[in-house]
Amino acid sequence: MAALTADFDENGVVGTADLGAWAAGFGIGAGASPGDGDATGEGAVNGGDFLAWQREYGNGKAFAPPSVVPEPHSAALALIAVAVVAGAARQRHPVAHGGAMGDLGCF
Ligand SMILES: [Ca+2]
Repeated sequence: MAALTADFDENGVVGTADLGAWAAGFGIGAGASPGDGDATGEGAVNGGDFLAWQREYGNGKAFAPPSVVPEPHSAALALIAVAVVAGAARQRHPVAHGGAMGDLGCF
């Protein structure tokens, strides 16, 4: 695993505590250390360090994700899409899909 440059508190995980360290150090123009929130190593704490934190957020020993489980958001979005398409198809042909007047066809 690559080194975590945004693990500012050096606990092995990039989390919200590291964002707090970055926020506390934000604006330091020179001489900043990783503990101040300098992920890029140029001595300043700025947006580039925040970007590094965003990229690494959740990485670390406590958050090692399984590699084959689909993302829950993707599965939920797929189910919502199927429900919307099914609802739209039902709206388009209200009579043709059953009911006492099903043999009248679509309007
Ligand atoms: Ca950390």
